[in-house]
Amino acid sequence: MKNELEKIHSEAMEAADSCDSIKALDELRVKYLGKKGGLTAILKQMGKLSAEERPVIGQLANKIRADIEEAVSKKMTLLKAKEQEIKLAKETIDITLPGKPQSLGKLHPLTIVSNEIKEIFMGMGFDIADGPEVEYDYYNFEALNLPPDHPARDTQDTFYITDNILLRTQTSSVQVHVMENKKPPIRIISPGRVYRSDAVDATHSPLFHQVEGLVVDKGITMADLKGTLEMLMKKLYGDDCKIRLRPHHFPFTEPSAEVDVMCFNCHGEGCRICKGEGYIELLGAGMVHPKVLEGCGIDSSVYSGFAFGMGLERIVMRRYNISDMRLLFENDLRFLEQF
Ligand code: 2NL
Repeated sequence: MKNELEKIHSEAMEAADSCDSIKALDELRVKYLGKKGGLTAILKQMGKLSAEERPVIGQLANKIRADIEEAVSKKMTLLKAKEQEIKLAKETIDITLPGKPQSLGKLHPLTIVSNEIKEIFMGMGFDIADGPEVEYDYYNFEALNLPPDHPARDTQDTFYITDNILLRTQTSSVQVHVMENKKPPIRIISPGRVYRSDAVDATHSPLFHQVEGLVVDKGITMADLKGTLEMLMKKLYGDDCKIRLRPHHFPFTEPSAEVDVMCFNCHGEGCRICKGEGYIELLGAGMVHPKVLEGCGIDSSVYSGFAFGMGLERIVMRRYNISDMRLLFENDLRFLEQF
């Protein structure tokens, strides 16, 4: 029995030593040390031994078991380390490879300037007002003192959906809603898309953007209008920017004015760009017509207000020196990536 034990011992030690996979090593452990393994089989025959032999063989068997267990465990550690090494080598990342370029989106120039204008007015205590692009005739025209026979109401100029529903031609409609629903003081701007049935050319588009503004309170005058617009233009075009008001006529304001901004090219001297004027027309404005205030339920003997409206495209084109409005709507990346 002693010989058999020693044979198992040397066989198992040798097998463990030459074993080169975790799976094989595990099988080997079962083969020699398991319940149905070689060592157990021998120990089951211990009963046949004499009383003197039993402790000697027992001791030897225990030593052999411990020996094999240790050899298997040492080998297991070794094989696992090797396996890990191979795995790591396989997963190596080549950090010298060039990266995949990520293309970063940009804001459209109309969005950039619109955001800027919103910031400037929020800084002066204005709220941003929003409203529907599909509007009742009443809010777009009638409430603004535009009589039914006014040329702007012609289907040549306005997109009608039904007899009294249309695509708004100005964002004044939003301000009418605000005046109907809120008591003065009112300080709002209403930026957004507007629609007019124009043919596309370098300065016209059937869809364009407007920023309108409205202030209604006690004691509002033309001076407030001029100061507010001067602040806007200085912030937009620089501190040396001057503005000029020329008398004009709008049905919804009285008095009304067209507002010119000092030519960025000649600073008022007169040049080709401003056609010798020294100033460029940028927006329309005036004191809100009493009829408009009254129509919205605001007492015009207590309150007065100013309003203005400007085309965003024109401001953007002036700002970035863009000569053709179509560039703003064609979504050509070669153009848009410049901003
Ligand atoms: C222009 C002129 C203007 C207004 C818009 C307005 C709004 C209300 C009441 C009175 Cl709710 N007026 N808006 C006033 C004057 C001019 O726009 O040339 N726009 C492109």
